[in-house]
Amino acid sequence: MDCKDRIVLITGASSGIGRACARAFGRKGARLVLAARRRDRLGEIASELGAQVDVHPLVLDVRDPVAVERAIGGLPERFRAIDVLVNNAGLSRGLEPVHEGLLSDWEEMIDTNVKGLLHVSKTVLPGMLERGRGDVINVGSIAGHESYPGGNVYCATKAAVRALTAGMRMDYAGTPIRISTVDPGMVETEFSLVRFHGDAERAKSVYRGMKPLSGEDVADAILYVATRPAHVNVAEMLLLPEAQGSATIVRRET
Ligand code: NDP
Ligand code: 8X3
Repeated sequence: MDCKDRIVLITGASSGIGRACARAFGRKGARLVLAARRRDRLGEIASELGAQVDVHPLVLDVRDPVAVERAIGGLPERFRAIDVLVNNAGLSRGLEPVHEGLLSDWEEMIDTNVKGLLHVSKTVLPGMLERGRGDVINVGSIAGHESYPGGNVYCATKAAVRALTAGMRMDYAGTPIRISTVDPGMVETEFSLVRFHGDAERAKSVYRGMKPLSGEDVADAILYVATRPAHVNVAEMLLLPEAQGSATIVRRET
């Protein structure tokens, strides 16, 4: 299935995996709705993609259901018929055991990774069903397959993404809507910087002595999922760097 002129909504498009998805789908001729909270970043990406890619930047906080409905409902006509939704916006905060965890961190992760994905999906799916086509590709994580020390709430949100993906696939089986999840291991983006509240040194140390995935590696997998023939649904893809054997086993050069 070709991407030319398909309308692709990418949440969390201002950085990392989402930004790489914008480049990957843009190169294939898709029309892009790029959503995130940072307006300046979205502007930069639109300029980088250039005039040959049709881009609509959408300043949006996926945690706010009213804003999500208003923003997506108010898209200009030529961007309204969304063919592919990449539910990518997400984050982790902290790596503490539960008794030391911050309520504000937990709420931010649950509200973004789980409820945000639901808000956007609920808004986009009716149009897909009406038009009789659509792909919803959720960005999960290896953290949704196995928990790790300190990952408690983040891992629970990604386990929820995995459960929601499976449930949605059952809800829409027999319709032309395909529901998938792409679940990466370690990807070097702004993810760890956000997790450690801006501590760049600690963030860098996560990838010490190993070659992590890049945002581009994950975008490539997402593009693969979106471009299978209509009868093929890549239900779930676990994508790890070669050095990573599980959520906790990582071989590093010393
Ligand atoms: P980045 O921090 O680089 O990107 C996260 C993106 O999510 C940003 O564009 C950010 O934009 C957006 N975002 C965060 N909160 C909101 C919100 N409330 N509303 C709208 N957008 C929001 O990290 P990654 O690219 O690595 O993360 C993308 C996804 O990949 C996440 O779901 C993450 O859990 C998942 N993942 C990451 C892995 C990794 O190792 N990096 C591995 C497995 C999964 P802005 O701040 O402008 O709103
Ligand atoms: C992000 C990868 O291993 O830090 O989902 O949870 S991990």
